Amino acid sequence: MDKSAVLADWISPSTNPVTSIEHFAPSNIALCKYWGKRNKQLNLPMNASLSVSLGHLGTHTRIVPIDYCADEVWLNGEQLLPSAPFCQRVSSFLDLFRQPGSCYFRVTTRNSIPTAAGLASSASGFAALSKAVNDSFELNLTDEQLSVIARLGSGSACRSIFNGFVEWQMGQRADGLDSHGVSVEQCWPGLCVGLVKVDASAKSIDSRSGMQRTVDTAHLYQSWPIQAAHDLVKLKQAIAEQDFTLLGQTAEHNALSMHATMIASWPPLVYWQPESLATMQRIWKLRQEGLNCYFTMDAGPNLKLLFLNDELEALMRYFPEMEVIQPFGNGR
Ligand code: 2P0
Repeated sequence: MDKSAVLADWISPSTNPVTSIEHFAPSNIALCKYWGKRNKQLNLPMNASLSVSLGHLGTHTRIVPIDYCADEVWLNGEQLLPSAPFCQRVSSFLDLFRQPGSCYFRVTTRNSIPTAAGLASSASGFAALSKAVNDSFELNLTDEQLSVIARLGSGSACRSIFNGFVEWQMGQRADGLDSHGVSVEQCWPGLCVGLVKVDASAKSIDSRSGMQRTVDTAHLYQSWPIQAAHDLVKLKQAIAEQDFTLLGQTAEHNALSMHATMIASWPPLVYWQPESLATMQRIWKLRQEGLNCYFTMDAGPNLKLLFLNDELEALMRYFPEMEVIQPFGNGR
């Protein structure tokens, strides 16, 4: 089943864009990770995941219909070559909404994510683009439908349609219409995410290829969906009861388990740098000394610290360069 067939009931192929629109979508950090697909074409996951959206940090995307024979894609002020992979991904995504050759767009994307943070922008980028397309083509889709659409651009984008905590329900259907984000209606003022950048160089293997390699070659991967399902239950309990220790322990254990499956791939996928491990060891030592701080990591060498506002001052002394986000405000 291809992407257009999945969306046939929601999008009329005769629809034309009516207007230019700008939208914003936040970045998200997964506390229970998405790693591995049961359907590559539709970005359907092997496991459900859970994230927290990063408030005002994310992507602003403007789309303008243009009188030209190709799309123009601008990223952070620079026009991309039509052959650039991101440009091609954006154009194929727009193809889901237009008749072949019927209309083209200038897509201008600006990330408010600090470049030093080392966060992926495809999640917020495809979520913002989905919202813009919804308005431009007057599709009037719900957030859950937009989440399905954003997933077709990039899996983790389905979580960036929502603010706060978001569960990506993996769904069961072959067409994936039940695989989308759902808002977890719970605030946690004072919860902090600290971005600790340890290496600025580009990662060697992108997430898409990395997760495929893991599914194809790591025997250890068989245990991953089982662990992720258990972690999801614990995280939802931690959020409902505002139990920070349970949240931090579960998120850190989940991230390290995902990295264990990566390392068990062949050829091995090791996203860590020596400084990543040194930072983990600092966190473990600080915990022994009484600081209630945990970390999570994605497909790269940087750490995202999880802690409560009470520990902010102490942690800034150890990580003065850290960028801190409080997705629900500081609770004061
Ligand atoms: C996550 N990651 O849950 C996990 C943890 C990276 C590590 O979602 O192929 O860019 O576009 O569906 O969404 C990154 O994967 O992959 C990701 P595609 P995506 O945040």
